[in-house]
Amino acid sequence: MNDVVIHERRDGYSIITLNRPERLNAFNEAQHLALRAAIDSCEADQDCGAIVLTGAGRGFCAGQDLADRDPTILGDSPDLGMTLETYYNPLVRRLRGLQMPVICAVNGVAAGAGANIAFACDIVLAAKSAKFIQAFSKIGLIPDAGGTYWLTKHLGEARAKALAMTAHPLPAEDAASWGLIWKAVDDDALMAEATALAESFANGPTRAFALTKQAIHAASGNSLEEQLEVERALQREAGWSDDYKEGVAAFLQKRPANYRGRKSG
Ligand code: LHQ
Repeated sequence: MNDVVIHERRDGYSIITLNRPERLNAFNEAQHLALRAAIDSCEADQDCGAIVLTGAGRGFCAGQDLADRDPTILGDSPDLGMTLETYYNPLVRRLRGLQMPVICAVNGVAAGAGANIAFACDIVLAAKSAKFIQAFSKIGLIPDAGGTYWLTKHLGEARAKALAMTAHPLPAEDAASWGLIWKAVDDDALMAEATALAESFANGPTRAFALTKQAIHAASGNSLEEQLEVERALQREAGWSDDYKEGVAAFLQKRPANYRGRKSG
């Protein structure tokens, strides 16, 4: 049997590929566990300064594998809340909380939780042929894996409700112009753009990226005054880093900075 997740280590970063192309990389338990293990391994690796998450074949991810959800087998009272708490919610929290930047390279259709896992990543690039579908209403569910949060936050209630209730497929270029993702790129340029970004992050100040994520995530729930306090505390920490010293020295000496980032030794 093929690996349901492929973890490829490159110099300074990792590419993690969901690999159940015959099901458009829909999540079953094995794929959840393999993805978790791949992320664990990136986190433990001092030389991994960024992650690219993508899908094999023509899709990125079609959400939950519905073949594992047959109500004639599972009965009338499945606990989907338990499924979320066991698999999807920890994955969303994990992607948001990782120190290193996570780039999602959406190579094709992203549906249901597949779309919302993409939105949990820090920077989303999508092939122009890709589309995002909040497929949940088609099967009598609500958006999950952070879907109601990402849609409302990035798009506002009007577009959030329409996308969620109609399951309208949102083309990548619209997703970019609406501010739901970073950008849509030509299909054959997707992986080159995503890996170039990962490489630049891998050579960047990892701690500053982590603190930036933390500050931006905190902003949604904060007033300006509260956010200024968050920035003060986190900037103080950034100012103690070797990467800050190196960045300023490099600027003053008119040379490229040589950040240590996550590199040990
Ligand atoms: C699939 C799937 C799939 C299995 C395509 N499962 N086989 C969380 C908590 C607990 C439970 C419930 O869920 C959740 C979160 C969720 O994600 S719920 C939402 C689940 N996802 C969906 O409802 C999307 C279902 N898929 C589709 O609507 C279509 O496949 C899309 C629009 C994604 C793509 O359409 P097409 O490009 O026309 O491809 P296709 O439908 O022909 O799919 C290709 C194959 O992949 C096909 O198999 P086959 O053997 O016929 O070639 C599909 O059955 C299979 N597949 N999605 N989620």
